[in-house]
Amino acid sequence: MLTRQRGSAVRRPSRYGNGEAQVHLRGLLTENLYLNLERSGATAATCGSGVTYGRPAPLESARWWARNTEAGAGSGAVDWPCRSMTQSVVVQVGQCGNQIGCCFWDLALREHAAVNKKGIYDEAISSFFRNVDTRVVGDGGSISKGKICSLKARAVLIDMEEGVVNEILQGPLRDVFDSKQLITDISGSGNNWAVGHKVFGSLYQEKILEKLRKSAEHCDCLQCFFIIHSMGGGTGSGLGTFLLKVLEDEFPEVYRFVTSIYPSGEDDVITSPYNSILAMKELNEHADCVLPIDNQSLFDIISKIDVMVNSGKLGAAIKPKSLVTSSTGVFKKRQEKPFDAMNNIVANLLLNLTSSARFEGSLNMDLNEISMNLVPFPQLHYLVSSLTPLYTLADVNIPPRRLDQMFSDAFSKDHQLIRADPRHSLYLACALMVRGNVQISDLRRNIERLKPSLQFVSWNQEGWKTSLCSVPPVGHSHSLLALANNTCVKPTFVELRERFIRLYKKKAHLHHYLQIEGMEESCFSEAVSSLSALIQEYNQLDATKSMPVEDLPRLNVAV
Ligand SMILES: Nc1nc2c(ncn2[C@@H]2O[C@H](COP(=O)(O)OP(=O)(O)OP(=O)(O)O)[C@@H](O)[C@H]2O)c(=O)[nH]1
Ligand SMILES: [Mg+2]
Repeated sequence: MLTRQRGSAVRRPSRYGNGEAQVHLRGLLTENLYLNLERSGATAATCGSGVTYGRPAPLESARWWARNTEAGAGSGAVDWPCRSMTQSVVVQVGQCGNQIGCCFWDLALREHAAVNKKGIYDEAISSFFRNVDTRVVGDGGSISKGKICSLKARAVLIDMEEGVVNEILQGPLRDVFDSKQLITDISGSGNNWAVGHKVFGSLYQEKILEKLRKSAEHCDCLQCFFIIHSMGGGTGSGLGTFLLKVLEDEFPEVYRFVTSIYPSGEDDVITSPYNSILAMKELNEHADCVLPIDNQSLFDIISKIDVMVNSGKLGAAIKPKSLVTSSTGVFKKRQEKPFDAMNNIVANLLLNLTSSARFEGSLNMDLNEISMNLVPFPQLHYLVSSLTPLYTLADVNIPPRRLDQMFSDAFSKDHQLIRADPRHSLYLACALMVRGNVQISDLRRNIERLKPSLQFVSWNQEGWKTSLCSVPPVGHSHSLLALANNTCVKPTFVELRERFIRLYKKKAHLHHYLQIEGMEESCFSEAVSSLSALIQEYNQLDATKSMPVEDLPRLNVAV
């Protein structure tokens, strides 16, 4: 495996290199492809001439891919312009992390199936999936070219309870993961960061490392780890952030993107402010980029859509498998839970974020460019995300005016995935990641149009980064993910600190933490200081807001 050197496009060997080992089965199976997708679109893969290897397909319907694509009608990879693609590994931790993660895999499979009509294992699909010959005992043989045989997600699933992971393994996504990618325990961390971080961290460190190394060995050029977790639960916050340090030590050149779900004010985990504050310190120190997402915002968005649907505003025009209405279907025979729709939004954020890595486009943004362009100072690596379309789901062929509206929406308060209003705060930088039939001229026009209403730091007035991926989300003509390094993230942190102080002043629930070996009161005071220092950085930036914009000539680099 090779890893991409930070900040450059140069590849260099790493100590995990064993690319050759993976290709020895290349071409072994180029027979028929049959990918079984349930109604929901979730996939289980089989290989051979109608013969199912490994676990039997979940539904008689089977051969979805072959039927719904041209897989049976010959071969030929999707004809992308030549670009060397990299691979990423998703590490989903705790209940929340695993539920969102599975939503992502479900939708990612649908996206690839919609594009990869011939069922060929190409570079696009290899960025997040391995192609495996399940007839090979042990690890299954990786197949790097030819027909898709059996797809395995490049993922590590970790939960200190078994329930959620077991449910996944009984659902339609079961064949996308194998037991070698899972780490579970029975008791859970009891909503206690200290149990997740200190107890399970040391207990499972070796096992976690082993799984991560294995997933890295399966990559030719590993670029990113995507960690998904909640800040409020014990496993997500505790073990999720323990893992970050492990990744930093073991894979220093691989980027760590963390999707962190922040608890709402009415969260049923009473200790969530403790867990979140303790986790924040680790995120501050060991993450490259954090995408904070507030459960309250997700809830508000879903509630608004419900109101719109029920009031008939969107009416029958709403697409059944649209961005937020599609039932995930990744859990076996389950009633839709309140989190499902919310998780779909987060999964869509991840789809858009990774679309450049998964598909080609006229203006591709490498994942390392996000951190390089949007994070000017290492601590200020929290990116506020907004996603559109969220509400105008019925629009398919959006005329130009609507396209412009999509750009405006990305900056509006009710499209943010945390409760924030970026228009009234200060931008350090902003990325616009567009998918679908959108031209560079559309991007330019909209940036020019929006610029006067947005405040950027004086030294980065042109702090825009843009990307165009030609493949839109399934069922949409285009979509936009905006990532803003903006001081509007501060109130989320201030509110969290207030909630923490309310509990901590009374020393409520503290004994549950202090009885864990390695936990002392100083852990709390250091964590809250770390958060206060971060808030202070945003304060200092905000203080420059009213300063006149410097009109400095752009630097010319001498060559
Ligand atoms: N958006 C979203 N939030 C979730 C989901 N599941 C749990 N949460 C939130 O996550 C927090 C609880 O964390 P969990 O992920 O359930 O806990 P865990 O990581 O499994 O940790 P323990 O159960 O304590 O071992 C609360 O704030 C919940 O509201 C989910 O599927 N989606
Ligand atoms: Mg749990």
